[in-house]
Amino acid sequence: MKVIKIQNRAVRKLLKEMAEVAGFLWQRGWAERNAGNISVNITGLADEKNLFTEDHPFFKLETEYPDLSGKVFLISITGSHMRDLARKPKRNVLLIRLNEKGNGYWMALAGKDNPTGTSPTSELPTHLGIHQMIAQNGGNEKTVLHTHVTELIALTQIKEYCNEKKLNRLFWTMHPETAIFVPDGVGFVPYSTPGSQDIADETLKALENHKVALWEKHGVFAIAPGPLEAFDLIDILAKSAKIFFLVRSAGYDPQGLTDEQLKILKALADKF
Ligand code: 2HA
Ligand code: ZN
Repeated sequence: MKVIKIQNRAVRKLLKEMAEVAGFLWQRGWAERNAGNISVNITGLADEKNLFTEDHPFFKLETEYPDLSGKVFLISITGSHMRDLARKPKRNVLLIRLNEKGNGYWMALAGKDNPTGTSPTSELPTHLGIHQMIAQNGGNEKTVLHTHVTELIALTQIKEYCNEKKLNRLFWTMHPETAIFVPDGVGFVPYSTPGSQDIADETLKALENHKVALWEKHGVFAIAPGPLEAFDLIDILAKSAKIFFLVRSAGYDPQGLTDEQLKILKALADKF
């Protein structure tokens, strides 16, 4: 397949940041085998018109994304491993550009062929659905990041915590930083088959009022302006869950912050 040499400085910087985050995910143990995927909207940074020509392979999409017409993305390759993306980002991401109608895309490699395959992540419907929602709302989030955070998945194995209100109370009361930096909390997505349109639709609902969607028994999706910011959101939530499990494992019930303490933190969050 055709390779597009990434020359734009801003895009190269983003690719480096994607690699840095991929390394963090692997080190945290949140990226077993080919777990996780990432996409970054680089429209406006890249030379859209000239990047793709008609002789790049074209693929039809099952869903239409009219708001993504002509938009260009860096997106991880299906089957690629985060530990490899960390070392060789160009080999583990693809460039795609949506057509006029937003119902198909041209695809190009960013580097050498990846032996695991040459199509975008299996979670493409969720990634595109989210980017479309951001475009409709005029949001500044360019990055969509999915990873299998052990502590957060573990929480959704407890029936009592498969509940948005309970989950967010836990996150906010286990660690003051979470109330400040993730003030909207997470949206909960009940279990659905990975890669399906169903899970994409449910994720969009969850992200209407949140920057993070927690997929029951699977992982998280976070949206943020850049890859590092998306990682930070997830990392803070993981910290809260970890504190909860540590205290429980020691045989105690965590005290949590009081309602009064939370109220003060929420007021602080509004100032950020
Ligand atoms: O990229 O994580 O949900 C592999 C996955 C699918
Ligand atoms: Zn996954």
